[in-house]
Amino acid sequence: MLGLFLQPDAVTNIAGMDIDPLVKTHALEVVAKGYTVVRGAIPPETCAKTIAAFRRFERANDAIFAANRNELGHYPRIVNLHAAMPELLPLFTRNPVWLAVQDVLFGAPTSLYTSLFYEVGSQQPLHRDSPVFATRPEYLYFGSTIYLEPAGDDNGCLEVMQGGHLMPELDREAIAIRRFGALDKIPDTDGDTWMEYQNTVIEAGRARRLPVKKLYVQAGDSLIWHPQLPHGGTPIRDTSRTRFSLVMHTTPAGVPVYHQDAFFAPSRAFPEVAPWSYREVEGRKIADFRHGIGFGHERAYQLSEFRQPELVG
Ligand SMILES: O=C(O)CCC(=O)C(=O)O
Repeated sequence: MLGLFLQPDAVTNIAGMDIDPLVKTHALEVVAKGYTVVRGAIPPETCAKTIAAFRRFERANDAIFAANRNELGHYPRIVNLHAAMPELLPLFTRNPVWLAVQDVLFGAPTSLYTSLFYEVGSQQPLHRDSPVFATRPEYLYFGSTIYLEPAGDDNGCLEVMQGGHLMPELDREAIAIRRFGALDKIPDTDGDTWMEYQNTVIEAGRARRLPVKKLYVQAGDSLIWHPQLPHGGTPIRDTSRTRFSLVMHTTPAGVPVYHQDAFFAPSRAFPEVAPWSYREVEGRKIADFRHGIGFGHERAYQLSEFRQPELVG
């Protein structure tokens, strides 16, 4: 299945749909600009309650959290925290416009694959995520951020290379053959190949003079970005500030996600059905948690290692 948004007639198709005009506007924006921001998608009170729930969860699991703070007292991004902290799930299940936009673009109900919980901005250089979300069929996922606090120049916001999703894809197999000799020898993850791909894409975008825009947002604003949109986190000026946000990666249910081994070998066949199962929460499917909860690149913690605050007292 080719996602509706990837089809050559996506704009005509979406423009002709009999749907909520707000949803249509956002969907068309993703196709044209590579991203959209749904303003006020989550009530600010829910954002504040979610941060308070995180603080309770942190206190209940102090040994794990204390072991993962950096020298400034902040955490690296936390992978799949939603699997241990149910209070994060309404940011997905009760985000109607943001969900409807993705449903329209996929042409199928949106399901949650993985998440990254950020306490502070990432300060990541501009990059495309697609090498680590190599779906079959290709490019069938969205990255998105739900902001729990405002994001700006002081605490670091997202920046996007507008229109960068429309630049032609690189000859990925040529890169892989030069580096690894054969398409079936590509490792799951390789830092140098990642850097070569990202540097080449960003240079191409700069040569085309694509605008790099900062996205200033308020608590509750919800962003969606196209799989091929170059994006990153701006530098943080005030390192005492937090910028709580939840990044989610979504797909239609059943779509498998591979890494660089599949991304740099687009002609290689991989199974087109995900090997994991889903649980259903408020009518939406959530991929069953598989790899534990990780802090940066450190070891993953199993769900059974976490304590729920109400059981700790
Ligand atoms: O929110 C940010 O600072 C950047 C997030 C990002 O680039 C990502 O998760 O891929």
